[in-house]
Amino acid sequence: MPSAASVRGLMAELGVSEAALSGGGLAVRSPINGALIAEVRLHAKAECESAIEAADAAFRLWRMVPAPQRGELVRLFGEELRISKAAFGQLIAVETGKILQEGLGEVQEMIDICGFAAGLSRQLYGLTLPSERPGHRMMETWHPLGVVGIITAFNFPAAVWAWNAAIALVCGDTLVWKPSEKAPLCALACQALLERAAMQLEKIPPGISAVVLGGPELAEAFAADPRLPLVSATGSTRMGRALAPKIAQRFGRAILELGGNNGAIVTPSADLALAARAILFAAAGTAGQRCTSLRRLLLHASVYDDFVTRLKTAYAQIAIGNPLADGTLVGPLIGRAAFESMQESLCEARSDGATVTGGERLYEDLWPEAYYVRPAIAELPRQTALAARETFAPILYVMRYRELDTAISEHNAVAQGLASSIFTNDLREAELFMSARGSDCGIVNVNIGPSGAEIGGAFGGEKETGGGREAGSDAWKTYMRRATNTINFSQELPLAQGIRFDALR
Ligand code: UN1
Repeated sequence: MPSAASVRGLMAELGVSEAALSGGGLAVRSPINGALIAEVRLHAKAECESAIEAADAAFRLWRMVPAPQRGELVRLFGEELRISKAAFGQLIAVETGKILQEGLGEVQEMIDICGFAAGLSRQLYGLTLPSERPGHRMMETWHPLGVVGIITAFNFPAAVWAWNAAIALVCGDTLVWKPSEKAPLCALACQALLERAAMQLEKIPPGISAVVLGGPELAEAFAADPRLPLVSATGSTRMGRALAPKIAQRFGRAILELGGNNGAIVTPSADLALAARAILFAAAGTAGQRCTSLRRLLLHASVYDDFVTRLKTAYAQIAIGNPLADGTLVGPLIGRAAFESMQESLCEARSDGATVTGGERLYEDLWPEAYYVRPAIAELPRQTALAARETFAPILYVMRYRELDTAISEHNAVAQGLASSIFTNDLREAELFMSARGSDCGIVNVNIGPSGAEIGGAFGGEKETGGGREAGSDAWKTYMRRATNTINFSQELPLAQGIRFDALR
């Protein structure tokens, strides 16, 4: 069971001193047993200000370091993560309550993005384009952008930062990071490991990366600060709605990764055994606290009864409990507020006519300050307003459909657009779901659940999810500025569009 002493041990292994863990104004509790595991120092707005200033000064130097050398720093950071994977995976589990397997998976996701970014550091390519003018050439050059402000949520307390940090650093940007107040320890550990990597190289400017701990006032400071040309924010749609106009007001760029309300469709041709396994992980895994968690399941009427029975049997077998123990599949919710909002949604589901299985609190006697729940299945007669809202908890709304077209419309009839899946062995159905009139999400999967994306693809979603893309593919382009260069290597001066302007001929 987590305690302040065990956390001190883990943090020491990750390079964070004991002094950083006590006497501060922010109490950190483990959702596993509610134990007070650290008291870290909050940063005042003025300190945030100096961190941004230092990151801005570091940027002036960092942007001149050749990209492959910047990639070397990120490669070494990945090595540090490999060395510390066990301790860091454990820290993630202790601080967020996710199971150890998933904590280790999160560290692996960080190692993977470091590998991707190190390779990318030699591939920040621009196009060469044909000019319409004789003796001219056009090309695109990608330049570092500046300081990137990163805001992250509790549920992926390290990997989401790493997606941004690894890419931003090879792109020549520097970083300031405001992690969730619920997961400051993971942020301190990331910073310490990055510093360990930096120490192995010469001339890494101090201040290329900083962590500032605090509440929404720091996020707002990021949004308003013109020294941050890009703010990458992960969190609720409400948070995004508050920050986005402030960033837009000063013409800053934003990568927004906000709410999801992810759906899956199971068609009559689906492999039901495979679908049940996938859906179990997607809906109940991480205690339903991924932005990619499955929340809405549309089942064809012909497979409804069979599938719901399979799902209930599978749910009954989920081991819920201490996420550090072998065999546990579902740990606690992050805290009381999450538990209360889950109960409110289940109440509303019942008044919408749902049959609810599960959802009750567990181990209250053992750990009164921890919130374990049995993942819930709510069979809804139709998709109500409740199902169109994201509740960050393990509730799966199950609904019946008859026509695939209607199912796709229902699937898209929510404000969020992050991740989606179809389970089918019918090529036409799969292609339709991935087509222009199919799923309107940023992630569209066939025969796998909506969660658990690899870093190689661009990650993000449409509509109220915010439209941002992070991690792989060409997401790096948002972290750089593009210059279009036209070079005249002739002795003439032809104008584009054939314009004549010959006064000095
Ligand atoms: C999140 O929940 O904010 O695709 C990120 C996934 C993970 C990332 C989730 N790779 O589920």
